[in-house]
Parts: sequence; C-alpha cells; structure tokens
Amino acid sequence: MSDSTQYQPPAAWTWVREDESRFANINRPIAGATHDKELPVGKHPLQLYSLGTPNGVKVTMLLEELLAIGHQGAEYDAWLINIGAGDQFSSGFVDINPNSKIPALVDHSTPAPTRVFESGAIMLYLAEKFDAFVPNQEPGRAECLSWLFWQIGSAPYLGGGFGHFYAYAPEKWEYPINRFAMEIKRQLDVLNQTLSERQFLCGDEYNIADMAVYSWYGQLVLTGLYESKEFLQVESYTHVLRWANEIHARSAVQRGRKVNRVSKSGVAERHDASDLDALN
Ligand SMILES: N[C@@H](CCC(=O)N[C@@H](CS)C(=O)NCC(=O)O)C(=O)O
Repeated sequence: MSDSTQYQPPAAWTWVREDESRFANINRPIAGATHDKELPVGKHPLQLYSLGTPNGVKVTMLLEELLAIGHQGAEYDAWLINIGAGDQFSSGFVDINPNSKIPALVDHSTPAPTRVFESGAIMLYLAEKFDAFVPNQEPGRAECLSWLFWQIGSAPYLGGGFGHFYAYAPEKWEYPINRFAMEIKRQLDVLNQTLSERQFLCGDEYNIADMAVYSWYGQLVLTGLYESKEFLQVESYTHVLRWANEIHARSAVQRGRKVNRVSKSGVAERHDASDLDALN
C-alpha cells in the first residue's frame, strides 16, 4: 500500500487487482455475472435473497412485522447470499439485481414473477402490497417517503464512508475518518433533533421509515456498528437512543435481525416461522 499523501493519480485509472484486501473477491470495476448458477426457489410466494447486514435486516424486519399483524401472504423463504464468497455475482442473482447487491426479492404471486432490488424499493413494494406500515394519505405519505429516501441516501456515508475508513481500511487516515465522522455526527443530530419532537420519525406511527433508519442508525447507537460508540459519542444522542430502544424491543424486529445470519444466534436460511421460534 503506497502512502496516501504521496499518491499521484495517473491520467487514466487502471484496475490493479487486490489480493490482500478483505474485499478482494468483491471489488471490481465491471458489472455482470462471474459464474452461472440459478437461485433456489422455495414454497412461499416471496423469495428473498439476502444477508443479515443492515440493508438486509430492514426487509426481514418488515416481513416479520407484516406476519405479526396477520398478513399470511408475507410468508417468505430467505436464502443466504454470501457476499464475501461472491454469490451476488451468480447469473441467477444478477438476473434479479443487475447491481449485484443484497437484498433482492422475487414475488411469485404476481401473474409473472416480479423482481425488486434496492432495499428501499423492496420495503415500499411490500408496504404497498399489504397496505401496511406506509401512510396512504398526505402529508404522512410524503413524510414517510422522505425519511425512507433519506436513509438510502445517507447510509453510504456511514457504511462506505465512515465504517470503511474507521474499521476496514488497511491504515487509519485522519482525513477521511475526520470527514466522515463529521458527517455521521451531523446525521445523528438531524435524527436527534427530529426525534426530540416526535415518538417516531414521521410522528405517532411506526412505519417503514423507522425500520430502514433503525437498521443503520439505531443499530449504530445501540450495538455499535464498527465499534465506534465511544468515538462518535453516541450516548449524547438521547432521543435517537430512546427511539432505537423502543424499536429494538419489538418482537418482529428481534426476529428479523436473526435472519440470514451465519451465527448461533441466527439462521442462515429462513423458510418457516418455526425456524426463528426455535431461537427465541
Ligand atoms: N442501496 C442498496 C445498497 C445495498 C448494499 O450495499 N448491499 C451490500 C451489503 S450491505 C452488498 O450487497 N455488497 C456486495 C457488494 O458490494 O459486492 C440497498 O439499499 O439495497
């Protein structure tokens, strides 16, 4: 690794394959499949292909919330996509998400199967399908979509920016850590100020915006994504903590957080409610 202060970009960038980085199997400047492999299909109409990261968890939280209020049509098979092993580049996965990132969903209950990718689009698709967890009148609907899209636009600064340079980059560089810590603290303050006046992000009712934002920022302040709780002084965002604790305590949230996890506290695949019951 060259010293970043000495780096002089060449006139045109070229791809130098990494072999030491933990992302060596993932990072490449081209899109498309690397290998032929079909995706498995289970017995339920909804087939989710995902991993228990914050982007994956927000969808399983919503599916478990829908089941908890009695929407049997939200039963789902959740298949593990191991992004470290490159499963997102299989021909089957690329067919349902040309962007090769989890989560991706196929709904087989429509006349022709419907593919949906991008976690925010999946959440909105499911919330609209079951007419739940998204307000259907203004101004509530616009507020919900505003916070949902805020999460999608903001979290890359948290994960790809702060998290990458604070926890994963091969060296600790002050410039990017400082830049992204500043931005994440600003984002946390946006949430904190909003939640000082409201129980949930959009007012009195919990909806998909809370689920999406909790999966990144709630987990950040509660469980310390990137082991950064002290560095970011998360204890100072008292309203975010109050809101995150309230969401964290929900049974559906606890269930959703266990799906597509390769650990004793979770399940790699979920095909029936009983797969999670066994863990409770
Ligand atoms: N904007 C996307 C982001 C999805 C995303 O970044 N997924 C990551 C895991 S959290 C991924 O699949 N990474 C694999 C890769 O980059 O190759 C969404 O919200 O769905």
